[in-house]
Amino acid sequence: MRIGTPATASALSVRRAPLESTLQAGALAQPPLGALAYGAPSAMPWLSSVHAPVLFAQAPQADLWLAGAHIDTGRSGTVHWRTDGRWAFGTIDLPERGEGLESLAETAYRDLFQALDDAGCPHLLRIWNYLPRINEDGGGLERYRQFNMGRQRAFIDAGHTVYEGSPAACALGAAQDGGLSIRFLAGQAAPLAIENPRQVSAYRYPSSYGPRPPTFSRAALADLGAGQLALLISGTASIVGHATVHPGDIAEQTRETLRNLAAVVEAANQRCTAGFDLAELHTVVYVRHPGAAPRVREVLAAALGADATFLQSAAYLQADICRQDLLVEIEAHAVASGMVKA
Ligand code: 3EB
Repeated sequence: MRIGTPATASALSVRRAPLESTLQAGALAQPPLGALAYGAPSAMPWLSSVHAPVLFAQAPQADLWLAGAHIDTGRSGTVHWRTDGRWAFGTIDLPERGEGLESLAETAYRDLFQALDDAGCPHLLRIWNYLPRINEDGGGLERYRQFNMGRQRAFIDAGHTVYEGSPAACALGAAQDGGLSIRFLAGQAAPLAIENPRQVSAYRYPSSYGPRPPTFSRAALADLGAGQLALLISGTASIVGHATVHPGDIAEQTRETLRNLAAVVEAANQRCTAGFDLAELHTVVYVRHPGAAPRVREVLAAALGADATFLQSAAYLQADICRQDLLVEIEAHAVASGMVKA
């Protein structure tokens, strides 16, 4: 489909709310660019599901991304995408047919980069990756490690950096009966990649974590237009340097994850005037063992206060995490007015 660029550039915005209110007729003054429903099936063409069980019998939350008033849709191979001419949101849901995760990831990402071309939005801001049985062996190599090989290969083949400037991302073990599910957000300007000084950059992890490192930055700082900056924080866990710390201790892993999130927020704040606040983040909290979720919430509430946006808007999902010894992972976003510093 041919895509025209609208005469007026549109700002991007994001709204975290219970899915039910997001879906309410009349709540949408304009067609959304896309949305992620955490733990609920997708009921609308613009809504994509994150296939993971919701914890605490919580009402499913959703992130609704709104851009320009006119949305065009298209397909590039296995990718379905939507664009307003300035921003693009895409989804890939690939069943597994025994080809292996490396090959599946390579196909998915090759199509993803084609979609960026077709939609006219070359710069990735954020990618969400979900693959079932992430920690299982896939013929001599853990499935997550196979995924990393195919992903990195596709980035290189498409001429995208696999180091500094990689997009923000998460990778979770979910969709037990599905295949590989990827969602992505892209735009016409490259975001500023943010790293965490407490952690080795993931793309520099040593080969003890797999033959090829993961391809993501710790966060992306993106100008949404209309004077707004978004901080999109990748999946963050209890890793210091490149090592998992506090194996087996869910409370300490949660505290370490908070220290890492605080460090990323601080690193972003040094690069912009927005003054992002840890307590104001909109988060998704992935917990490996559902029974540990109350302890995670307790630790978060003790650190930030039960009334903090972080606690009030959090979506808690059960998912496997990309290292066997990680019990919790938290991803987040925030929007605030400000500018990137020169
Ligand atoms: C970590 O810090 C935890 O492979 O895209 C976090 C965010 C993690 C993204 C990815 C993996 C990914 O290494 C795991």
